[in-house]
Amino acid sequence: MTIDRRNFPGTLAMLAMALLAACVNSSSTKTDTVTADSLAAESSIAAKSPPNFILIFTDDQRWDAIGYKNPMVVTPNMNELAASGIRFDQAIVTTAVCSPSRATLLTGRYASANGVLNVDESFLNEDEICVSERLRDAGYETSYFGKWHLKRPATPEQCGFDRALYFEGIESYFDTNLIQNGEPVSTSGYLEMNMAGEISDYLREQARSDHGGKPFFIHYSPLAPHMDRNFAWPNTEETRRTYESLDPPIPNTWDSNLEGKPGYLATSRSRRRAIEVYGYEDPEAVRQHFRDYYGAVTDLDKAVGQILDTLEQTGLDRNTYVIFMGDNGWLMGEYKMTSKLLAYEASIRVPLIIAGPQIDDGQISGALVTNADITPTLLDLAGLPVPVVIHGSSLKPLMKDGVREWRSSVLYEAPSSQHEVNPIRSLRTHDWKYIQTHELGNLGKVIFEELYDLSQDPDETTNLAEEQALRDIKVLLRRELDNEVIRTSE
Ligand SMILES: [Ca+2]
Repeated sequence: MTIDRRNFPGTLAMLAMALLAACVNSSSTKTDTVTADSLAAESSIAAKSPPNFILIFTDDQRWDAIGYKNPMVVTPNMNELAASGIRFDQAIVTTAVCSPSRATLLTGRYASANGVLNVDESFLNEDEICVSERLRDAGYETSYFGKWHLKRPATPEQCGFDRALYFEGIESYFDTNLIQNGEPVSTSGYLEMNMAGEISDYLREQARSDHGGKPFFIHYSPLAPHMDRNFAWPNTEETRRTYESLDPPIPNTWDSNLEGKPGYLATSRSRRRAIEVYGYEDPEAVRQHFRDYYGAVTDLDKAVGQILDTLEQTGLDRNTYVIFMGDNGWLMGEYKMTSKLLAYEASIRVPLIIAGPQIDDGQISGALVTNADITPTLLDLAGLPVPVVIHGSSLKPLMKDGVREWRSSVLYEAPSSQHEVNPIRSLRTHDWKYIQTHELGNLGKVIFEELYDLSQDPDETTNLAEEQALRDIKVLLRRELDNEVIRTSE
């Protein structure tokens, strides 16, 4: 790639303005301004108060593993949900691995502040408050279904959920062992369809009884499309047949060398597993993984469809928001790598859809949004104040057409070494990504920098960090990253 130096000063000026706007906006979230703004917009988005919520947080679903982005993936129900509300095409998770992403979802706060830095030491700091606790305290009936992946709180019930049907960490797609009321429960058949059945039963019961006027908050955390405990994506027979003749393209970067990337990646776990265990030197192995993975998304889509059908049949859809998001992406052969955590697009970008009362159909937002925004969005839609300790911002102001002031950059962090990935910090704007690789076990000591012009290089192939003409851009991005690290560290 070449740099067009004639356009460079203009590009830099635009970037500086965007970053300045970001600084102004991010500092404003320190106060209750976001809530005040939202109240000002009350006339445009106002459900009957208080609304119900269903939060679906899928596992390892890449941003492009959904039908509206990739027609090869059969997801009629997820597509319909997007068509009936707003989808966010630039949704990023603040840490791309299960437990930290979930802790940030539940608290609205970055891993560095909430204490859940990695999957092995997933202890939420004692003084953190989950959105489920906040909603329950405000009068909501709170239910949890699916994967639980925190060691503290050790159970959904300890995190403010009145009831839970769940499993810890990883399980099987079929004939799954679950926990209910502290007791083991055996199930038969496909996990997600069983969960959809349980949630549908709950919804029908809600429709029959007003539960003392209590609104409900359902958090459904599917295992799909995460690999199962055997590192596979077992599909239902019908779905397997759907994909058996598919010939999916492999990533553009599959055969690229790692020039411009941190040297350790060449022998890292992500690459060793991909090549030695999954056979990614053979493109057919990557294609088969795509078939199985897309199949897992399609099977999940049927479960999501059942929940949405029940919502509609019961009439509860008129006062229920559905929020659908992925917890992190998944490298599927990019640079012959697998897994997540790295700051590249396939790892950090996820689908995000919100549908519900008075959200206009078919909206597509390009705003930079994160999993830290979900807790403040839930609180805001419930008419509750958004505490200043929350790092994310309510998405409510974005749910109506029209220009809104919004952040122009997002901090990504993987602050703790895990899965042989060095600590990482990154700043993502609409057009640029700046990545710092820190010394192993030594967050704070930058040993490698990357800079990508996403507008020209969406596959992140050409590291521009040493490009002299872009030095000022790198400095601006680094300064904004440092500001965001400070803002989100406590
Ligand atoms: Ca995950």
